[in-house]
Amino acid sequence: EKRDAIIKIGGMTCASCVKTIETALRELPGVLDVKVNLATEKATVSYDPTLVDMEEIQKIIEEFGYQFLGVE
Ligand code: 9UX
Repeated sequence: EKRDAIIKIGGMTCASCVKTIETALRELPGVLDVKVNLATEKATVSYDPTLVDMEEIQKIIEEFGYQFLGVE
């Protein structure tokens, strides 16, 4: 099963922030792909909802010091 979510993220100010979030989320089992756009402050996350849920994705984003501003 595969689902795509667009997540609004706050607190990213440089390209390293983008890499940090992409790398962290890709390490989560069940996350299939992550693409973070700094300009729009959005992450497109492809994930298997039978393996990982949005709460876990939110937790990772917040653990790294960014704000989870919701799913579009
Ligand atoms: Mo860039 Mo982001 O120096 O938390 S890594 S601001």
